[in-house]
Amino acid sequence: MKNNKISIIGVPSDYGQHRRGVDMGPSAIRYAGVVERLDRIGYEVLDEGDILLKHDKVKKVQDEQLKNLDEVIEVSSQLSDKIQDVLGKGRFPLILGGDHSIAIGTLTGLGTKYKNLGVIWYDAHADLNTPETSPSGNIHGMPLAVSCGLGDERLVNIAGYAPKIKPENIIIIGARSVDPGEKELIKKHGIKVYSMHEIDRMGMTKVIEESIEYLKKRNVDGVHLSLDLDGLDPLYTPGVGTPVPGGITYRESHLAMEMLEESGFITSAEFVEVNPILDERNKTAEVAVALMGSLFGEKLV
Ligand code: Z70
Ligand code: MN
Ligand code: MN
Ligand code: MN
Repeated sequence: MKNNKISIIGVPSDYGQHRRGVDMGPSAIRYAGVVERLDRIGYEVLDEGDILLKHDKVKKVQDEQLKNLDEVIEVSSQLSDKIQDVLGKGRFPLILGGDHSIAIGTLTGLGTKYKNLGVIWYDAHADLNTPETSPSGNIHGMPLAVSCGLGDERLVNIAGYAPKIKPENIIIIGARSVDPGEKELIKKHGIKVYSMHEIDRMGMTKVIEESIEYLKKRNVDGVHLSLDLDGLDPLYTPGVGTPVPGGITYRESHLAMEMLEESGFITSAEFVEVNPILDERNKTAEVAVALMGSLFGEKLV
């Protein structure tokens, strides 16, 4: 990674899903020592603090298929503005969630600079639902669809432009819980997916090598890593709202981060779905910080 200046942005939002506690994710990740860790590697780290949420913390569900829509829109708009500010300062945005709905704001901010952004979506889920296909109405299951211009108009058009990304620039890694409507979208748009089957079959080394080649061929002008901690097996990251067994290992994840670092083309990253209330002694936040170490070039010896 060429950019030596990292800006950390906390997004304490839990409006994208039904459990509370994931709003404490940014605090848990800071407590696990993210600033000190990146500092030690040699980065100039600036903690920009948290996005301030003005909404009532009592969730009021109005639309069952788009839960807490107003709150998610407000968080997304604020986060988009903050990211534009960080990009304007020439710094690397490192976003701490919060549930995965915050990626709507992240990709909105990034899309103002990158017109052909690559996206690596490290997740047990595809997050490609629309209000019509969602089994839950939880917006954290929708950010990839929204960013491709699919779904509720108010979400799709945040910051006044759409789409934010192209489906052919997306790579999903770790998928193992994909809903029927999401499978249709994956087929229809030819979205690249390395499910657990491909990870088992090919090994993580080949998965990341191919991913890098794929995005290079797409001539991307930046690559965003969106890492949902539930992509890993719950053995390693139990503190997530939707644990799915049979996931990516700790070692495979470190290898993936190291290879992405070596490629030198990650231009922003976010770590989401850390829920300290569901965690075991901050284990999940600690894994998140350890993975950031590898992503930013920490050496073992
Ligand atoms: C399901 C839905 C989801 C994260 C769970 C689950 C989505 N596909 N995303 N955890 N991060 O409700 O849409
Ligand atoms: Mn997710
Ligand atoms: Mn997930
Ligand atoms: Mn290694």
